[in-house]
Amino acid sequence: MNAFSKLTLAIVMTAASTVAFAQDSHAGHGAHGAAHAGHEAPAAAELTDGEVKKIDKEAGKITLRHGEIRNLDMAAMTMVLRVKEASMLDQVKVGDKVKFAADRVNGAVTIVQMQKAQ
Ligand SMILES: [Cu+2]
Repeated sequence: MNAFSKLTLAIVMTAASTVAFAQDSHAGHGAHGAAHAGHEAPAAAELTDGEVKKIDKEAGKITLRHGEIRNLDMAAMTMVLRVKEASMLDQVKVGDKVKFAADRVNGAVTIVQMQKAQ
């Protein structure tokens, strides 16, 4: 394979993944709009309740028992989530009740905002 076709292949693959991502997020927004017609708050600002089960600071991950995450169309469950910044894990400990906002970042469900529940 020469340099030109390698470059072409790289561009095609990048374009394909961009399109796939765009379609995926569009579908998600469409479903959200249908499920919450008339809901004015942006989905990302909607906080979900969670309870901290495990913290893995080195990996930047947290295990939460969470309520329904409406903007991701996800039912309540216990799962491992990434955090946008590892420093977010300093604010909480196992057993804490939290409120958080999650979104899909590069295909992984990621906590973009988290605070201790009052
Ligand atoms: Cu989940």
